[in-house]
Amino acid sequence: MERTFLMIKPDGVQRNLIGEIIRRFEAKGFTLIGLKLMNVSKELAEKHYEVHKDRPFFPGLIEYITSGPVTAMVWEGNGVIASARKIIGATKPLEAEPGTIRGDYGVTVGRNLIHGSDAPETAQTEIALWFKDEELASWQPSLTPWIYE
Ligand code: RTP
Ligand code: MG
Repeated sequence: MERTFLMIKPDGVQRNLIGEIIRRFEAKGFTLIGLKLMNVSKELAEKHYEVHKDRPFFPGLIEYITSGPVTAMVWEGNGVIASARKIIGATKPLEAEPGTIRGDYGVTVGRNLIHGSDAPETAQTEIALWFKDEELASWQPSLTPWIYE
């Protein structure tokens, strides 16, 4: 079963949107297997966004991600990586469709509420970066037969 790493960014936590955001992935039919509220060190933020290290927005991005607690999560399900990116919406909230998380709650790219892994390789790297194996709960929800044929 596919897994992805999702992180509610500090603005999502401060705006009391943790429940609303988790609700969307639960209601979709994906399975939560890892969850923690945590402060992010500069080192972890820089590793997570390493691919953007030479971009002009990098220092501001690191400041944003380390500015308060985040909600780190691992979700499981068929096609969860691409589907979560659709549920999250476009990077720039003003370009994100209504009905997506960024489209419904965001205005600016520097406060776009949530991160989602963009491919199977990055999902694997990010899950290993943010979670220890023993922090992930492997379980089969009883509703599975009502979600997958
Ligand atoms: P994320 O990695 O956070 O899920 O976002 P994404 O894939 O939709 O977008 P990405 O290109 O990976 O950018 C990472 C994050 O950097 C911030 N950003 N700021 N000021 C800017 O022009 C700018 N561009 C990107 C955003 O927080 C974006 O989510
Ligand atoms: Mg990205």
